[in-house]
This record gives sequence, C-alpha cells and structure tokens, in this order.
Amino acid sequence: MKTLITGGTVVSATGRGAADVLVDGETIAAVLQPGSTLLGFDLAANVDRVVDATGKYVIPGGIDAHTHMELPFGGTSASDTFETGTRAAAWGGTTSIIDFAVQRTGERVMDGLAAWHEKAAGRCAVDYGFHQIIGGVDDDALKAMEGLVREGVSSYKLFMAYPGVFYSDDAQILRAMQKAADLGLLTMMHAENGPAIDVLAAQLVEAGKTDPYYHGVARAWQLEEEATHRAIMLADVARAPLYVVHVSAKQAVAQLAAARDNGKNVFGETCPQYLYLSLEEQLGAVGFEGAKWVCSTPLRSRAEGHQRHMWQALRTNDIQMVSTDHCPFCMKGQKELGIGDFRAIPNGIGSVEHRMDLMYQGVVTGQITLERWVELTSTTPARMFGLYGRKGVIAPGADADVVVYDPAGHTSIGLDATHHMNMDHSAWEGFEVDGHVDVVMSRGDVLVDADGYHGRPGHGRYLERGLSQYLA
Ligand code: DUC
Ligand code: ZN
Ligand code: ZN
Repeated sequence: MKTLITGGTVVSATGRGAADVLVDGETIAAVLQPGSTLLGFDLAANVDRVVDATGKYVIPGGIDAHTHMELPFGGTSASDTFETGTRAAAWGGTTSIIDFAVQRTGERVMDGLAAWHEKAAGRCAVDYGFHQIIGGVDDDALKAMEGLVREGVSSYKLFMAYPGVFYSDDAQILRAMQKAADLGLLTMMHAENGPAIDVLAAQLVEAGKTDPYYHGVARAWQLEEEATHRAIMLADVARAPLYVVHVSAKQAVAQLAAARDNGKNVFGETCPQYLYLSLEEQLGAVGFEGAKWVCSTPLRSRAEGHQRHMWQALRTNDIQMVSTDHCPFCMKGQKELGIGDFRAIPNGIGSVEHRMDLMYQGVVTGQITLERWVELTSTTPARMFGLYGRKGVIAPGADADVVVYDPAGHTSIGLDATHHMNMDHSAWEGFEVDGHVDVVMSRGDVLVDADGYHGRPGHGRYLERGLSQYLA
C-alpha cells in the first residue's frame, strides 16, 4: 500500500516547509518537493491513496510518554482500558503511548511487567511501550532492574509520594539510582514529599476540611519543590540522569533550571492540566465537583502564577516535554469514593485525547512556535525514551505515524458527547480550541479521517525501546 500526502506543510522540531510525504507500507519512503515526479511518473497517479493536506500541517504522530491505563489506585482502577485509551489517543493524534507497568512491595518486577503485557497485548489501537514502576525497592527489585533494558524498558519510575503504596525512601531511591546509572536506565521521579503531605492531609480532615480543594492545600508547592531538590541531589550523588514527571509548581521548575544551569543531567515534564487549570477555579469548584480535577501533583494557584510560569518554562526549555499523566476515573463509583474525605478520591485526570489540541493552543496564542509544539509532543519524547528515528520525526525510514492537522479547523474538546475516553465527565468540559486533527496514520494505516474511525484493537504493537538519548 502506497500513500502520498500532498500539498501540506511538513513540520519538524527544527523547521517547516512545503513537501509531499510518500508512505510505502508501514514506513515513510520519501519526503519530496511538492508535486515531484519519480522517474518521470506522476506520483499521485501511481499510489494507492492520496491524502490532500493542502493548507494543513503534516506532523509526526504524538507520543504521550506518561499514561496509566487500567492502573489500580485507591481501591479502584483507572477507567480506560488499553483498548479504550489508545482509541481515544488515536482520535487525538497520539500514535504512541508509554504506559507504566507496576511492581509493588513484595511483588516481583518481572511479574508486574508481564501483567502489563497481558493487559495491553492485542488490544491497543496505537503502538505502546512501558516504563516500569518500582514500588518496592529491595535486593530482588534491584537485581530485576538488570533485565529491563533487554525487555525494551529503558526507564523506570520511583515515587517520593504515596507512603505505603508506591513510596520509596531516600535510601531506596539512592540505591535504585546507582543501579540505574550502571545499567543506562533513565530514572523518572514523582517528586512530592509524601510523608509530609500525609500529615497535612490528616490535619485538614480532622479540622473538617474534607472538600477536594484541600487536596491541593495538603500537597503544598513547598513539598514539590523540596522533593524535586532532593531527587536532583540524590541523582547527582548517584551520577544518574533524572526525569521529573508532572512538574506543576514554578518553584520545582526553578530547581530543575538551576540544576541544568549547573550542568546536571536533569529533565522535566509537565502536563496540559498544569498549563490551563488551577486550584482556585477547578479544584475549588462548588460542592464535590472539584473531584474531577484531583490529581497529583495537584493543580496550582493561578494567583501565584504557576500556569504562566510553566508556559515560559516550555519556551525556555527549562521544561522539555509535555505528557498527560492520563489516569481517568469516573465520578460515579470512583471519584465519589472520596465524598467526605478528599484523601479517598482516586488521583487522576483523563487527557490522552486532547494533548495535541491543547498544546496547539500555545501556537495559536503565540506562546510556543509550531516547531516547539512538535518538539514537546513528539520529537523530544522519542529522544528521551529511546524511540527516535522510528518515531518523532517525518523522514525516510521512520514509521509512517503521521498526523494531518488543520489550523483552520475547530475542536470542541471535552463535551461528554465528543470525547472517546471511558469517562462519565471531562476535565476539559467546555474547552473550545482552534485547530483540528484531520487524519491520523499509524504505521501507514489510516486510523482517523473525515469518515471517522478506522482503527482496531491489536493494530498497536509493543515498542521495544532503546536507551534514552539524554543519558550523560
Ligand atoms: N498521579 C495521579 O494523578 N494519578 C496516578 C498517579 C499519580 O502520581
Ligand atoms: Zn506521579
Ligand atoms: Zn503518573
């Protein structure tokens, strides 16, 4: 099957230009001058399918490097399965996800990884890889880390939050980082001081402050800043590169920026919710509504300027990537577990479908360039997590994961009737954005076009990832 995508503007992390893209089977065969012929043949007349991208951007498919399909959390599980979550991703122009396999104290790391393969195999609409959560660092877990790279899992995640669930103390963190440095594994960190948060949360509940808003109060920015600093220093001692997930506080950004200025090999990711939503407006919504936006790290105060600062950090490369931390829960039967005690609200927001559109708004408003949009959502994720070349770029030999994006289009995101995530609400209800995902191609197959959805469970393949390009 040969496809020619004609008339569009091909955008990469470093530039843009009018070009036609020839797809042969699963890969990109050529990026050509518009209207090129091949040995005198009119190309468009000699392919099986022509996609007209006139007036549109042609970009590499989005890579969401932080999702939690079916994650068990707080006595329930994230409501998107690999089937529903990757279908929603495809609708939104994301053609690869990297999800988190989970190991907890007392479990074997490789059993956790096997369980995630079991959940995902044969069900995904787009390609998928795994990071490994290590929730119980002990001698066995450290030994098991040696097998991860061989399994195509070149990054793992630790938690400084959630004592008794995923939490690692400083000694465990240091040992894991030392091991990771030896192995070439990239350490990902949930950087919040969990024990201190638990004290504040208990005090708030005792004082009758049980609404979702107090989730944000308990998870004070100081406790994100402190943990971010501690993670940076532990990584420095271990000589391990560090990637801090879902950065939400401007003070945590400052810690990362200062460390990078000092030559430390540290990176940060933020998520759309920390760019658009706030403690006051969403978490502080009347009644129990705010539960829709309970996630960790929490939404931060707009009055304190975190959101504005985060956009700036994306411009200046103090933050290098945008993922979603997609972890959806329904209000009914899930979020409502925390009525009367915000600590029991399962943490998470669903956004896998909306990341490309939400980040494109940064282009519309002039906060980031078109090239930076592609870099933040596709190219850097590919480089960071060992996929570059295959993913993250439109170039000969790369997988034909291509999105045709219409800047003149419009998208109503978040209205219940229009999203495809398995949720009974949307964290993005009422968001109207410029731009539209017109065509989504994954390894040469059209998953989405004007006629609707053509994807299927099982199209998506497991991505054996190589090492991060950002190891020192
Ligand atoms: N944060 C969330 O919001 N959900 C899942 C886990 C996490 O760290
Ligand atoms: Zn986390
Ligand atoms: Zn997460």
